Amino acid sequence: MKSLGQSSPHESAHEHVRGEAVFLADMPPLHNELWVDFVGSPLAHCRLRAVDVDAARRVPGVVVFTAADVPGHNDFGPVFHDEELLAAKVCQYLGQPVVAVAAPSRAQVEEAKALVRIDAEPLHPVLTIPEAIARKQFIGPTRRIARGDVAAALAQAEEHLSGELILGGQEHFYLEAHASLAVPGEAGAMTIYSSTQHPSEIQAVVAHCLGLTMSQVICVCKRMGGGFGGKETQAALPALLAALVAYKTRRPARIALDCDTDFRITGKRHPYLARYEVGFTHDGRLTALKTDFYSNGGFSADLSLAVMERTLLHAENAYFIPNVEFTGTVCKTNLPSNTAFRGFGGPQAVAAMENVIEEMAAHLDIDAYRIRRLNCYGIDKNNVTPYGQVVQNNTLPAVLDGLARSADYEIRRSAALEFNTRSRTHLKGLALTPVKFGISFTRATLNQANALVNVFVDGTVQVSTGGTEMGQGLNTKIRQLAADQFGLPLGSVRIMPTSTEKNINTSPTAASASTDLNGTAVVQACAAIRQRLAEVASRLLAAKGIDCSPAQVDFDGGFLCDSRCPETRLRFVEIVRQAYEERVDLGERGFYATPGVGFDRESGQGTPFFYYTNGAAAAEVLIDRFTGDLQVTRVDLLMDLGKSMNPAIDRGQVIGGFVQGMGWVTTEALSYGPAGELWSCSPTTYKVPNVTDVPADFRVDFLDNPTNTKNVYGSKAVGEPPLLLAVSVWAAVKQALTAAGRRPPHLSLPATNEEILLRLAAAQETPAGNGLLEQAPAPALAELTAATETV
Ligand code: MTE
Ligand code: LUZ
Ligand code: MOS
Repeated sequence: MKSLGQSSPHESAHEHVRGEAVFLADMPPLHNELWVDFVGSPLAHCRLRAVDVDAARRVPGVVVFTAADVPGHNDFGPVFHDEELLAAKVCQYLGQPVVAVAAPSRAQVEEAKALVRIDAEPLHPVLTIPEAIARKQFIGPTRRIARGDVAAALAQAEEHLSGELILGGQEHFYLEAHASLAVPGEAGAMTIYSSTQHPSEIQAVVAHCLGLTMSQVICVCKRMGGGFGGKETQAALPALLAALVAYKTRRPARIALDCDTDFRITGKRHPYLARYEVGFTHDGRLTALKTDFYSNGGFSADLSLAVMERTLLHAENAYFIPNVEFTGTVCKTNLPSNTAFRGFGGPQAVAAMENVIEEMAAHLDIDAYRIRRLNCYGIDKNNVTPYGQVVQNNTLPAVLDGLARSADYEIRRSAALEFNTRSRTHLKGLALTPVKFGISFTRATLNQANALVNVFVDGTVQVSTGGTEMGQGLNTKIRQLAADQFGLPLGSVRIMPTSTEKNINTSPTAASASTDLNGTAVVQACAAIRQRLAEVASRLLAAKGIDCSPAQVDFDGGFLCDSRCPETRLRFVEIVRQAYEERVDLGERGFYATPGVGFDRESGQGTPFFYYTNGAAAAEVLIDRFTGDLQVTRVDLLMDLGKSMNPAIDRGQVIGGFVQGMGWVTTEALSYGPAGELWSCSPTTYKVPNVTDVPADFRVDFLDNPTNTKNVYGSKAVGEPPLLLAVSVWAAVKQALTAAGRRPPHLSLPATNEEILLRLAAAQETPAGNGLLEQAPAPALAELTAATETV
């Protein structure tokens, strides 16, 4: 009765569909609870002259706090302390909290908020990457990873291209906005319930800002209604606002942002600018690549430098390039600080690389996939990355060949080419792109986890880890692991809410590695308890005449037995009771640290990743030449996830991640007004994929890879990698548009309908079909329609 490898439903599936799963805002109100909100900066960049809260304070029942009221430190931040709980002198983005307001009812809070007066002196807001570059406004140093002699290799290259790619950001669009409940306890203690991917960090920042010790603060997270990286660091500010009010009033205090506010004041995926120069042979072999990445970091560092580091570590995607130089610079702007988002800088890197391949293919007039396959990392040679890590157990060639075959790539490519010469109304594109995603936090320290496993005398088990559940299925897999360790049915194992009281100094649930890290720690803990139970069982079996060493004791189906004579078996609960009688410890703490990972950011060399999760996607798109309308008609995915612990959960992650990536590359355009106001702040103005955008023909398959032994159960991390596969959709659009003009279009990402229409118009209007629209104002829609009708 093994549960590992089975498609058991999500551990909270029934609660989710019955509406019984408790999210933070569902927790019943506590006695004397206060509702917390804030008044934010009126400008994207300004100096505070006066903050008048007197009138607001006079509203009955209302409490109001400013920076001066913060008892410990007003400054905080995940890496550098460059953020403030409440802005004291200067505001750095529109809506940045300046005044915290709380009262028993929301109506009172609204009344008080309206009475707060903020007098501010406008300062110049910098919003875009080009402006930040012009003003040399950067966060941290420019980082670099290089190998070989790029300048010489570029100079000697048979073929040479250069260009740039503009990549947009992405809103996380989790269904549960940021929320937190702070409950004061005895002697300064504070319990924070938070919708966070990183309870230990909430604990640390709350302690820091309130002037408490970490031992006085507990952070608890039962689950999130989605995180996607948006709650890796940015749950801190709401938690701090609630904690400040709770500390000052000694009453429970709760905050839950409405979705529009969440959109407006929290960070997103980083917009990027990538400038490249590439050298290659006449037949498409890459010899040199130089890419300079610039990201829009927003007002503070947050995780931007780590995100950029992952960009540099994925800038060659799946290709061996002998001479490379990648640089990364984070721009400081007056926007909310951009942050982790599924893929963490990897998607931008892969899109930039695949854009280069599409440009090369158009230039050489050969199939882009041929270039991809030709340059793919090899098994025994051409298998060292620019940062010096050897690509071991490389399944990329198998994945590419397997998908090209199963997706009928050759036949369908010819058909698409032929279609484009024939159709006067539509364009087709087909792109097959690989992904090689490095698994591990690039900061080695974070690759550790601890777990707590407790076995009760009735034979049931509680498991606690520092990992948080955001829908990805972590708890489902942890439960399967623990159940298998003890040979128990899933129903005997419960996963407890994540709490810093039970698991300490934890890493964020991020980098797709939380099953790897927490799961292995759980297995370690279970193994220790198993050993003790096996000793008890071996003695009990001896009494029944079976001579069996503890090592021979098997845990299966709720029983323990000698693996050589399974007929004589003892119930798990009996052994547990006996162990208790004999005063044997039935609880254990497990610990795991990923072996052998380390990366030196100064030299840009090392082994940052424990292994890679590989995959490939073949996406076919159909574009309406008259409207720019885009349909993703068929997608084939093939991923190497090693041995899957739960194929259904993994499938969900692959499909969900891919579709989320499709949104990033096609429809999700962030749009801002001149004052830095986010115009696309709700689903009416920001278009995420809906069910009709999911490819009608969507084929998802997994590489058969039972030989993987590197990670727990032989599995591989799945959370983020599939998002990057969606770059295939953007590449297919670029290919389709290339067919419309004589040269590839300067297509930005996302390829929205408007963007596609502009590029179609550009292809029509100039012989080069390229570059014109960068200078010219956008033509009126009527002109565009007229232009496209004759394409
Ligand atoms: N899946 C769901 N349903 N909801 C989420 O918020 N976050 C993604 C991914 N899958 C997310 C998700 C991100 S950004 C990461 S890093 C991983 O899940 C984190 O979980 P894991 O380490 O358990 O894979
Ligand atoms: N978070 C982080 C991440 O702090 N470091 C990482 O390397 C990382 N990678 C992916 C997602 N989140
Ligand atoms: Mo995911 S971006 O690592 O939270």
